[in-house]
Amino acid sequence: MPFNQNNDNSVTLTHPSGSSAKVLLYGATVISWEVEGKERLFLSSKAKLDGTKAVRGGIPLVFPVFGKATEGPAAALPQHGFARTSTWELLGIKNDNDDVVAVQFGLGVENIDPEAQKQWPYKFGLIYTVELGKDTLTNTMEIRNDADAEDFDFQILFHSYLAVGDVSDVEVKGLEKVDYRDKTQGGKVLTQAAESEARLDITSEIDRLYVAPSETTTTVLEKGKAVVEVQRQNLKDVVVWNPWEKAPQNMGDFAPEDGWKRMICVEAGSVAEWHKLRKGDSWTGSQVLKALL
Ligand code: TA6
Repeated sequence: MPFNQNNDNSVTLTHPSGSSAKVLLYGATVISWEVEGKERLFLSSKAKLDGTKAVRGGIPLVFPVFGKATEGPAAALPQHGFARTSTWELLGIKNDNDDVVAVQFGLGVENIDPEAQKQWPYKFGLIYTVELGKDTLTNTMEIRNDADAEDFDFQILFHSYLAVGDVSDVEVKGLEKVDYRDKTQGGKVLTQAAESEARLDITSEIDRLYVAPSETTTTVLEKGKAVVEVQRQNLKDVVVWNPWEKAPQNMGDFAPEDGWKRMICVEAGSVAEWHKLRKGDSWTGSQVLKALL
């Protein structure tokens, strides 16, 4: 059965090859993606899955703001916006064949809480497609602005928690020589070294926004072998985050104690600047996660 609506407000997609994905209607959050029987996403064992808090793990959706805005219409919104903490509508199956199984979810003004509507009073519409292939998971977001509305500015990001065996064995490729804002140094702008100079290893807390890498594929390697690729389509930037050993102290829903060793967030988005969506227009961007091992 390629698609199953579960009784816990989630849907499960199953590909003929055996790969699967599970999506909560809360936040339209992918909380599991299995390929060849192996889970490819990290999900905290204390993640709230009951709609009381954004899910700690999987692929939370960040819209209309990344991080916490200090000015402008999004300043009243919580960190990372309301998409990940709203209950989405299941729109139904989009594709169902031997190659892919795809399901769509929708979120509009009518779906978000009245407080968020007041804080961010725009007539937006989101159509989110989760497409499962044999060894790929494609996340596509279409953002619409009503024709009789006002222009609005947005940021968008797929906050993917990728599972790894041990983050100390991880190297990230595809960001060489790219400028990044280092959140651990107050947003200081630095430049990633060239591959010939230094690898992007994870040896302490990392929280970097790489601005518009020309390479559209970011590759995660473990012990020198590529294990997963994050491919961007119409998404300009990449965020790399690992909270390191203080994760459980800093986040009450982060567990187990050493869970930070088994995850790396490689987040595809357009977040380094604001993107204007004029009334009557729409915008579409996608990421393709490809499991390599
Ligand atoms: O994407 C990285 C980041 O912005 C980090 O700075 C950290 O705040 C992380 O997101 C998690 O944010 P959350 O609001 O889910 O705790």
